[in-house]
Amino acid sequence: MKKRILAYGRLNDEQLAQLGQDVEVQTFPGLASADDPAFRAALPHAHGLIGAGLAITPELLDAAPRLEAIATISVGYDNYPVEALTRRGILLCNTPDVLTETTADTGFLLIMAAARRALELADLVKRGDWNAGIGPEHFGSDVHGKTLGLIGFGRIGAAVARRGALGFGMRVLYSNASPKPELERELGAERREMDRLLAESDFVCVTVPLTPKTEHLIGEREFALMKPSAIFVNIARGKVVNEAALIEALEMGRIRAAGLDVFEQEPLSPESPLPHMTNVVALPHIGSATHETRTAMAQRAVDNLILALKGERPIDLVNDVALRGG
Ligand code: 8YV
Repeated sequence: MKKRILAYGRLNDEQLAQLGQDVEVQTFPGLASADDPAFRAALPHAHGLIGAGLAITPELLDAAPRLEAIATISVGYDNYPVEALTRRGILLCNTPDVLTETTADTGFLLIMAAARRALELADLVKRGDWNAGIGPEHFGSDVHGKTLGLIGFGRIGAAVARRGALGFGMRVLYSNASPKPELERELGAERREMDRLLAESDFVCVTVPLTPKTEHLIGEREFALMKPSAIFVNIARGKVVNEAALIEALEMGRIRAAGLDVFEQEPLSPESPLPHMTNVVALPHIGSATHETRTAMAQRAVDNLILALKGERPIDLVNDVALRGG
């Protein structure tokens, strides 16, 4: 008998057909909550899950005693209880690499849009107020030749740095648990303690994963260390930043502007002042959201899940679970 998987992520017809060759697929398009009754009813029979954006809890795992593997269509896996999965021998696979460049593009989009006040000025044009945009009160800041500080220097951080160093002649600083000598050679990047990086950078871009160690890594103290002209960009996870402190830093002019793709609560509450602030560019968590990249991420997740359920080593294994052999 074929194993059964529950697919709640966006998969195209070919991907569903590919899965269908090996497993029985039950789809849950647009699933918003793990409490959905049909999803709950299917969990006890599921050997695999594939999707994104759903918080998986140990309690949900209790309802899925046959579960062998989860393929998340994301690189981040802060939505998953990794220890509980490992204890139960459930493989967790993510989708690194395929989204690196697209997410770095989003980082640069935010750097550019915030620095050059693109949304604010486009709004003037929309309102028919073309002439209002030509005075110094609407001038932006240069990006080229400035100092770009990366907090986190993994694949995505390095890809943002590459754009800055090679495309915009920026000096690159990074703070990261381990040194990256190759990137230092390639980009002239310099490693700094985070506090020094914050004080020296014109653009501070956060790319660390969310873990208990990085939760609220950037708060009031860190914003106070930044230059008043600094532009802050977050393409990682909202919870890495104390959002109340960010709002205060922007309101008080302790930093100049922010470009944000992620927020402490998503979707962002309609009460949040952030999208209404003229010095904020707020995007709805679209770091990897291009046709090409989302298709590639879904494909990587499909390939991972098929391998995992066959007892073979998936391409991307997050947790250290003994394979069942196949
Ligand atoms: C995901 C992301 O697509 O991969 C990640 O970690 O943040 C995005 O690219 C998103 O989380 C899916 O909901």
